[in-house]
Amino acid sequence: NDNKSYSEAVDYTITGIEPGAGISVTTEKAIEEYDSLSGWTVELSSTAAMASELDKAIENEEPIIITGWNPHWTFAKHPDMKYLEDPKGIYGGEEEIRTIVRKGLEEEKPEAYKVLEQFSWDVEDMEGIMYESKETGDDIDVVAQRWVEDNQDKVDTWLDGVNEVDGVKVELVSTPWDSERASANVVKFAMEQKGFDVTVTPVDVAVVFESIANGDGDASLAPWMPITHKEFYEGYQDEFIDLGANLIGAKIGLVVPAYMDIDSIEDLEP
Ligand code: PBE
Repeated sequence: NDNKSYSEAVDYTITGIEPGAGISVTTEKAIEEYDSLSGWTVELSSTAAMASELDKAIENEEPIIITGWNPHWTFAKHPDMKYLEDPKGIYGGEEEIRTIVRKGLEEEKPEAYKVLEQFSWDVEDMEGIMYESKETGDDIDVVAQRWVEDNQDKVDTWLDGVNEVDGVKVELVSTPWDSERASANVVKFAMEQKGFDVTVTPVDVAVVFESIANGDGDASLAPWMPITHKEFYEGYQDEFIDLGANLIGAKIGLVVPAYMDIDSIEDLEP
């Protein structure tokens, strides 16, 4: 049948991203849990490699199954993409992106803590920066700086009641994806308006939690929960402070072009 031919055509392979990503770990789990994915593999390489495989497949109307997520510009560039239903709920429902800070930050850098506590924005904000960067070729940090200049109203709500400081150093630990580079840089440029000296350091997901737990980094805006970074998060559960969501309405899962006539992970064949 057709589903078998899709599975054969993609060689029982899901086109994935970096090995250290939460979505890669979650996909290994999906392969274990779904009978329909028995014998499948997830090919782990990089987000850029996945994106170019996707472009190629769409150009030729060939089947492809990727590990996908929102916010991401893929959906703006290729609006005809769909998430496969996940009846076992391995990828969860709605994800949120959280702000975590190191213990002691509130006491040592209360003004920084206050901004981090007040920071939140919307899917459209984040996606807008990612898309503009793709379209113009300008780096995420350049677009983020422009975004801060153009959205002073929103920025003011994060800086509300925050006193000026004189070069207080803040290290934001981020992941390498555009989504998290966008949030970290937006907060960096916002904080600089109050006199902070902010550094953004992109690291692997595991190192995000480790460095906030051991106090090397001050804060991170990068954890995706409750599913994507669960294992990393739980490994350091009591060693950092979770300030809650800075963005709601995120999502991860297996994604295919709409021209593929399947709806569910269970439509695939082992
Ligand atoms: N992502 C984007 C990351 C978090 C942000 C979904 C690719 C991950 O899977 O860890």
